[in-house]
Amino acid sequence: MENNISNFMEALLSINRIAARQILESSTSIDRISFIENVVIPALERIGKGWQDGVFALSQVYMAGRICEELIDEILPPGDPDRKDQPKMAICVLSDRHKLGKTIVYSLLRSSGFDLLDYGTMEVEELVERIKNDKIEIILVSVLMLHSALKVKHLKEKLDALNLDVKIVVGGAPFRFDKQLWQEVGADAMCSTASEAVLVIKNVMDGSL
Ligand code: B12
Repeated sequence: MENNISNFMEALLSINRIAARQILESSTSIDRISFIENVVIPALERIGKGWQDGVFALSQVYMAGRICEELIDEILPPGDPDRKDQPKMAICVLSDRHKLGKTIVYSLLRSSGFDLLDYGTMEVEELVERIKNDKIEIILVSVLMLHSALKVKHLKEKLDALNLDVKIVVGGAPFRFDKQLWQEVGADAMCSTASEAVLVIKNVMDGSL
């Protein structure tokens, strides 16, 4: 796996789409979601850290993100047509431009048989309106920046003020870095990976959350 991560990282840093795709295609021993979670995400995180440490340029971070976006769009499985009985759900990126995590969670949930709306990138006010109008019962929120994560608190306050009974499920880097943050902002659950979302939704459905 370590070899895969460093080769994939090298392909991204040299903006070599062909090499990145070849590494993905030759990794036949793991499924595509595992490839994303065990190779793509660690590679992007190391590149992000390298940028923070002054080793890589922001343009490299940007191009690495773009290449992964293109690859992920192609490889994620299509929606499962056999939808299950389920609460009304939507997913969004809150006040942030980091869309990859949301795209992965959205596709994974759809391919696991869940139906959900994709709100794209939202600010708190418009998100509350959409939740109210669409009668959403579970809102999945993805953020990658701390200041966006803190806005979940504002979202929770607005939903409470309107007496809307909505479960807030959050995910993304700030919540993985600070394990208490999801509770501090008033979320109902936090997921470290896209796959965990399936379990959380099942818990909401059986009333244990
Ligand atoms: C790629 C990247 C970008 C790309 C984004 C491309 C895109 N379309 O998404 C670009 C170059 C555009 C970018 C821009 C910026 N970035 Co940036 N970026 C990253 C980087 C390197 C990787 C992020 C990523 O895509 N990871 C892969 C995805 C798939 O992982 P993920 O989001 O964590 O998602 C997984 C799980 O967390 C989970 N998950 C995520 N959300 C949810 C939600 C739910 C409900 C569930 C169930 C699960 C779940 O499931 C996913 C799959 O398992 C990170 C570094 C890092 N450590 O994360 C910095 C990082 C997030 N960026 C950062 C910064 C500062 C910026 C900029 C401000 C830089 C600048 N000066 O312009 C801008 C801001 C843009 C904006 N306004 O939003 C900082 C944030 C710091 C902070 N504490 O706030 C980071 C942490 C880098 C750093 N170390 O400083 N970035």
